[in-house]
Amino acid sequence: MAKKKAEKPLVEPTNEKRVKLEPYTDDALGKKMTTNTGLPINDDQNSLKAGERGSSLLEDFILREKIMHFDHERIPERVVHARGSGAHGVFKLYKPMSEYTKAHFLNDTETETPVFVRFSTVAGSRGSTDLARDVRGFAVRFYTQEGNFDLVGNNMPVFFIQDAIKFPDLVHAVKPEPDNEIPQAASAHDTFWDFISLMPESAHMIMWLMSDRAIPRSYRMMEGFGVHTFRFVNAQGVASFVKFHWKPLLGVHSVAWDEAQNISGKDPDFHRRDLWDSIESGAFPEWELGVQIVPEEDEFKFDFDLLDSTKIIPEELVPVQRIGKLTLNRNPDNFFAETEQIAFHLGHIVPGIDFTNDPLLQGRLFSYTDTQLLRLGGPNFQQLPINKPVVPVYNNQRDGFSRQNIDSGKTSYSPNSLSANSPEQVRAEQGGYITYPERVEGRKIRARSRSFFDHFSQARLFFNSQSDPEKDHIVQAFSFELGKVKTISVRERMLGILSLVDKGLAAQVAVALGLHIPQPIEQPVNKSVPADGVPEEFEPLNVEGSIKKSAALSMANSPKDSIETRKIAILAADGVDERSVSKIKDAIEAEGGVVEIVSCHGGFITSLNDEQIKVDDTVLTTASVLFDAVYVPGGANSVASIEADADAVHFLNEAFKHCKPIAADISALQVLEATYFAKKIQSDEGVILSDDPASLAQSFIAAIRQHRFWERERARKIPA
Ligand code: HDD
Repeated sequence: MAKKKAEKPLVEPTNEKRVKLEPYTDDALGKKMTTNTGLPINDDQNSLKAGERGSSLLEDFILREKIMHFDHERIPERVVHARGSGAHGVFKLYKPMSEYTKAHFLNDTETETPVFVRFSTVAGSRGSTDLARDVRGFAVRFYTQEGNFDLVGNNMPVFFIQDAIKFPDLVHAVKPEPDNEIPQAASAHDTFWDFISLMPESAHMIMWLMSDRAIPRSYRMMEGFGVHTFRFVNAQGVASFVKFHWKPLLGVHSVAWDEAQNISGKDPDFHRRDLWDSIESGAFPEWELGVQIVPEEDEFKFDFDLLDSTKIIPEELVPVQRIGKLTLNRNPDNFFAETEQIAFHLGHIVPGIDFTNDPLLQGRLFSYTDTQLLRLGGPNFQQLPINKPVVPVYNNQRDGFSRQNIDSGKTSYSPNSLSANSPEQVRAEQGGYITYPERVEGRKIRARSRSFFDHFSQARLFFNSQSDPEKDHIVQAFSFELGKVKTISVRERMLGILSLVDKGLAAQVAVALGLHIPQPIEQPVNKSVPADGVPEEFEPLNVEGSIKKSAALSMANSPKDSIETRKIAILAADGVDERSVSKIKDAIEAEGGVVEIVSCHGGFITSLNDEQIKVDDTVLTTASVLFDAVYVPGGANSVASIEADADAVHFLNEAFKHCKPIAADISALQVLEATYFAKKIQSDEGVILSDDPASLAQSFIAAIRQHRFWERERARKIPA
């Protein structure tokens, strides 16, 4: 890694949360073993027995304590987002946002706000693969001077449903089927598509889920979104609507679907490892916080409802202002204590930020506390070190399982006179939280607003905004997923929904499935808001949105200006020309890329000049799917060995199949000629051959910046 390895002091004095975690963090290195009561243990490996071969004694408190604790090590995994990875970091504001919000951390450009971020997949269990086709959770906790603020978002800006009451149905449908618990971490099964095909409001989200956004290259290369419209409130009490975005500085990039499936076998911890390794090496992941702000008076200016979480505000209508930077700079010390026990909640809010009436948001406000009670075993989970705010906590709540605080004093009620009425309530001018006094009136109704009826225009906007390769991938993803569905009527109903989004898309998927688009298209009905108090049924509308294309929706438009942290394999064997190895290695590392020597055997290889080069991995222990690009250096013996090694040739074939840049010295041409893409060597933009290492390095780096050469897929006949 080009960047200097990060020093890892026990605590960063500038990160207040890290300082506060320090008293809870301990290391047993060099320490004596004790029981939990502090009794020094003399023998931890033999239980106490009656006689040499005798039965174990009930008296053995050391045995009982050790086994009892082990028996209770597991807590329920999260009902969704069970699989995740977290990291500590900081948030630094670029400019005060006082015009819109009084939130302290969004006004103070001097201090860095400590953060903890947890990324996750949604459907799989705790031990499932990172590379499932799935939404990714992107949950950020800011430890601010006004308490914790949690932005619990995803890597997709919309959601499947408009009302939280449907969430258990959605999750039951996508989770493994209840009779046989198959499939794990996959949406390609009957119950999911049965539900989706009956839920037209999911059309927009489904387009995102079938796009390559659902198979990111790295957590570090994903966007994040708060999804709902929230509210900013400034010191004068003036409110505006706000949508939150995270923009990764490395750009937004994905892998190929075939590659994702391969990675799931070769390294199911791929994203977790990538996040960990990049932080350990000092290549800290960074995102900019973006906001789209809509003045209150513009609430009804759009052809969609700001309270509808199946809609984005296209960036063409309201630009994203970048207001600060998030940097993840430290891995947790203990996965369970930090990443597993962090308890996010949308209701962890600070003055200057408030909710809206989005019915999905409102339901979430109930769900998150409720789930932590079960998961973390009672109401004192806020006192776990990772959950404690950096500011002190005082109130009249007391007791409960595993209470940590020792609250001294006689009173635990308000009002009181015995403790001078402490703790005191805080007036708004002094930072006490007040809810935005939004005017609300109406009848009680169990129905939806008519402004939530259009389910297809933004699904179409998303599809139309994709590049051709991205569109192809969406077609292939639908064909794969629906191809796994056994019930023909579900496949057909889904084709009907797709045809309401885009007829061409539906037709291509229909061909892959060997089905016709059903006529007439069945439209599931729902209840609308009544004019006169009597709910009536409605069919979703199919209207054209005001915006037809939005550049921000396509990953093809993401910045491609860096190779930082990309992994490049150098395929080499004994007799390699070490000058070309070091030229390419140095050039790549100078740009922040990571180079590994992959060979036919482990240990060291001996170069042309008898230099010993350390082998990082072999073609047996690694695979091209774990790299972003491959280089084959010269050196007659090395070239001959690589050409003769079927796994090494497969490595290249697979890299080509997944549209990755490949470079080779001209003297290694025979290796490329042994691949199935031999005929494409001259014509493919992403295959670089040269006898001049300097120019080869430059062209190779330019190709790696492009990430992938998707156009290769069109003419593909690849057995890899
Ligand atoms: Fe949720 C976890 C994101 C809708 C109920 N959700 C959870 C996590 C993320 C999200 C990132 C993992 C947090 C972590 O890392 O610990 N959820 C979302 C987004 C949604 C959304 C962006 C839509 C905009 N969620 C949603 C609804 C409900 C829930 C509508 C319930 C009505 N979500 C939960 C939960 C979880 C959760 C059951 C499981 C574990 C947890 O909360 O702490 O309460």
